[in-house]
Amino acid sequence: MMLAEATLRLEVLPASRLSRLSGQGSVLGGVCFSHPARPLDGAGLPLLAVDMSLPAGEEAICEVWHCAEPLTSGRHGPIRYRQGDTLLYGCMSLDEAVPDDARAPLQAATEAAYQAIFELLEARGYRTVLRVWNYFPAINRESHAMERYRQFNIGRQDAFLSHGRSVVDNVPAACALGSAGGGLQIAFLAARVNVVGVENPRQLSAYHYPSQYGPRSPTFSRAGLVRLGGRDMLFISGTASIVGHQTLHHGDVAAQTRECLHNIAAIVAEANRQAPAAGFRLDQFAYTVYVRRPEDLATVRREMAQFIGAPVSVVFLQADVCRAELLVEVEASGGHAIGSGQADIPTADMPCRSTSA
Ligand code: 3EB
Repeated sequence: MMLAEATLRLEVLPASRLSRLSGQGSVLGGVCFSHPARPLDGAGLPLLAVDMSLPAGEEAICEVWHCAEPLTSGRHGPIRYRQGDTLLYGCMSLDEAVPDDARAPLQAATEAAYQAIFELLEARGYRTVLRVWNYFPAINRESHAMERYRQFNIGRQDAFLSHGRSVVDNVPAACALGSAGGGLQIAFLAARVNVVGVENPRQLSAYHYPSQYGPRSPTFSRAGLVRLGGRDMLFISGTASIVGHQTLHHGDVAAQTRECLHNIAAIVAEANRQAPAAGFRLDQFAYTVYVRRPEDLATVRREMAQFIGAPVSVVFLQADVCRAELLVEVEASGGHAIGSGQADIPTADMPCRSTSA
């Protein structure tokens, strides 16, 4: 029997089981969350250790991407990466050094980080950034007369502009969360195939947000739709209780969670309209949920369960979200394989097998 090959697989596993990964040549890279961040023995893999709290009593957790292509590892400036024929996963941690010009340190670090990403992708022939995960401490704190998330947005947009990239068309899906410590940490997934940006009809595109949210609009799309190995995959950006461009339900975490999920449902409907054969379903996605106040966790869990039922995978984390009044942010992806992959039986029919390191 010939199995449809899963080009991309997300595995969520406790950090304590990470050592098992080193022998698995299929690992592209990933992010591990713990508080404090624990050093990773990733055997040269692009794994990011992010300082972020988990629900009380929960073990440190990793979100690891696997790819069924022969993979090679490399370094470019601050970026550690791993690539196959169609996908490249990279990550980096940057200190917020004081630049020799008037820019705020976070703005300068962000610009440098995205410059490095675009240089690497241009050198390696990867056209599109599919998904970016952004983490940095004190995201809502004001410094240099501006909230740090807004400083980040300036640095990010400047890097897009200086590389001649559009800041509105097919920009990456993304998330931006406050970590509990460390520098600016960014992970990304890039592809040699085209990605279609999906917007949410309920929300103004973030790249068109008015200037009340900062001098530069955030450069991300609501979701990225990509076809890999004959399968449609959807990467949904961090999604919050925003309708139009306004935050709804101040102080009401249950209502904010429901609004997030209505937004995600709208994005999924839009993706199914653009890729009718995909048949994306909310309960078949893998979710990561960022909750600002630990005491809201039970409420967010309950609302998630009521809206979605039992999704295949959910990770809860405690983090600051990029507007001070937002209490929760939900991201999701689907269409790729999700799980430990133990059921993936290698067959001679596989056109390209993962190499064992
Ligand atoms: C929002 O919709 C909520 O700056 O990369 C969500 C996802 C948010 C990504 C980003 C920000 C980002 O504006 C915040």
